[in-house]
Amino acid sequence: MNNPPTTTPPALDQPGFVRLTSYREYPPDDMLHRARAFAAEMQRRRTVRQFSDRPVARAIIEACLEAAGTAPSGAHQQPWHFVVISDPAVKRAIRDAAEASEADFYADAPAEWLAALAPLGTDSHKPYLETAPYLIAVFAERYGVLPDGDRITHYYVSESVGIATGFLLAALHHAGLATLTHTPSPMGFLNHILDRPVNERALMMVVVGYPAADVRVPDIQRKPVSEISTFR
Ligand code: IYR
Repeated sequence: MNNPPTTTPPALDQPGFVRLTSYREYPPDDMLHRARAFAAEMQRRRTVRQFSDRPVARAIIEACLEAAGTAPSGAHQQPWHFVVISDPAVKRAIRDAAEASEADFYADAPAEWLAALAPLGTDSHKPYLETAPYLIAVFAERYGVLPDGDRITHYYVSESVGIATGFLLAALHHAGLATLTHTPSPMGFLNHILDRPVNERALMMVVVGYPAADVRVPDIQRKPVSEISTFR
């Protein structure tokens, strides 16, 4: 015998679950339009390496961090922490430490790596670490710590924090801000300068602000969808 039609799936009775109310379905035409519009918006995003010192309201950064914090994460452990730096003295300390580690990198990096970086025009000088209104240091919580000091294993930490950082970059771009992902290596000095605990590992820094008036970006192209994907 057929069951009577029901609009109430059994899962609703399950403790710990609620009905999904935030999902929105769009007609397929709208979906295509939205997908293309978002792609076009993201195509305008460029990493910049020259920043203006124009100030940016903290509320904008907070809203972008809220978007970053919507990222999915392993076991929903949200293993990320973002330190937003605007204090000139702290920016200065970070610049000094980053330039010291970058000087070593550029002196010792294999020729192949330096050749790969050549089109980007990077070097060990990082004036934007002081010029840009905000640096956001992204930390990954390698493991959690309970109030009694016990450790909690975190899962898929790099993947989770990477996704959250991607959301952050998209949100900042969408808001109208320019960004640079900066990965001084090694980055351990960030724990020290920013007073972060040992369970946190600095993953990258995001430099945020307006592009400098005379900003230039590398003349490079993105791979087309046909090259970055396979449908089968
Ligand atoms: N961390 C250095 C070098 C560097 C490495 C890669 I891979 C880049 O895509 C860009 C830079 C720096 O910040 O200059």
